[in-house]
Amino acid sequence: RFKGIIFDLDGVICHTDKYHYMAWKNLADSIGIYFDEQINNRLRGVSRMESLEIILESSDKAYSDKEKEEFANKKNEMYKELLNKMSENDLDKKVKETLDILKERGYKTAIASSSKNARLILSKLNLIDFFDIIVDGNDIKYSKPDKEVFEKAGIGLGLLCDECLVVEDAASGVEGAKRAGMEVAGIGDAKNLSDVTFHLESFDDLQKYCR
Ligand code: B16
Ligand code: MG
Repeated sequence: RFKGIIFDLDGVICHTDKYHYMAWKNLADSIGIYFDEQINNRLRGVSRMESLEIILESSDKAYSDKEKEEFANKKNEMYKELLNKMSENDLDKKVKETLDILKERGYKTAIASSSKNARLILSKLNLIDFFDIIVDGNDIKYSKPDKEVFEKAGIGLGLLCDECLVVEDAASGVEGAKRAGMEVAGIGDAKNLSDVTFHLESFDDLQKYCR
C-alpha cells in the first residue's frame, strides 16, 4: 500500500533524545531553572527555540531575545559536543537491518526531522547516503506539529501523501504527519497515541507492516 517511508530522526533512527535532555538539563541547571524528563518529553520534535520557550515556562524571569539566543547557542554547543562522541556503533543493529530490508523491498526512504543537526548525526551514523531525501530543520519555516517537513519529504520522494508512511516517536510529529494526510507508525512515546495506525513495539516491527 505504501511506496515510501518517512522517518523521524531523533527518537526513531537514533537516541539523540538522551543527549538533548543532558544538554538542556545542563543549561537549565546553570540558570537555576527546574527541568525534568517529563518536561523533556514535551520537547520531542519541537524546534530548538520553541523548546527553549517551553523550558523557560518554569522561570518567573523575563529574558531578552539576546539572552534567549545565547541560551540556545549554549545548549547547542553542549549538544554538539555530545554528538561528537557518536559513531556507527550507536546505530541499533535492528534499525540498520530493517532499513536494508525495506530498501530491498523497493521502498523509497526519507528523513523528516526538526533538527538542524540532522546531517551531522546521519554522517556520524554513516547513513547520510542511505536516504533518498533528507528534510531537516534548515529546510523548513514551521516545525512539527506543522505538516511542512512531511509534505516536503513526500514531494522530495515524488510520492503522494497517501503513498507515504511516517514513523514517529513524538506527539508533535504524529500530528504533523496527520495534517499532511499521511499514515503513521508510532514508536516509543507515540506508540499508543490514538492517531497512530501501526503500533511499533520495536523498530523491526516495521518489517511486518511493510511487506
Ligand atoms: P536541533 P526530530 C528534534 O528532532 C528533536 O526531537 C527535538 O527535541 C529538538 O529540539 C529538535 O529536533 C531541534 O533540534 O536543536 O538539533 O536543531 O525528532 O524532529 O528528528
Ligand atoms: Mg523524534
